[in-house]
Amino acid sequence: MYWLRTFTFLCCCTVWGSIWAGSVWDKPIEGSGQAQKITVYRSPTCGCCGIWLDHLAKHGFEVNDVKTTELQAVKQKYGVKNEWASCHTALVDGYIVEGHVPAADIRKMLQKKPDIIGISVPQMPHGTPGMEMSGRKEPFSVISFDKDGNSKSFTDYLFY
Ligand SMILES: [Cu+2]
Repeated sequence: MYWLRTFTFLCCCTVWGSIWAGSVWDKPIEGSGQAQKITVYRSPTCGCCGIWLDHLAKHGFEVNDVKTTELQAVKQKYGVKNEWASCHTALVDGYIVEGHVPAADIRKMLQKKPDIIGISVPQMPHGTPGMEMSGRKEPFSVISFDKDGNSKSFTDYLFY
């Protein structure tokens, strides 16, 4: 009955494999080994923000998690326009990170040090790190913005 055990074993692996598919955002990225402090402002009730913080921690970020009900004031202070806004605002090495930005893009910005004030994934597209609950994957863009109020595409995620 060896074949039966083998068959059962393979079936179990397939089932568990599909249940525990993990997240596309868990894959290793460049720079994950380097510790990097980041301060995140979010509302105390924001669950998707918390999952995004876990995503950052998996990629070497030391998160200073600041829970506040004055998020709008934080965005105003750092010049995050409404059209760029999302559910949380983070500060890392002098840059702003707004919304569900993949850790890889934060690493890319820190490495290249472009002349911008920050990057953002406006609103909360399904499928971004921290927003995978629905199983849907919407195409989205990480945008960069500068001190003059201009924004442009930083990374486009059409298929992921
Ligand atoms: Cu969110």
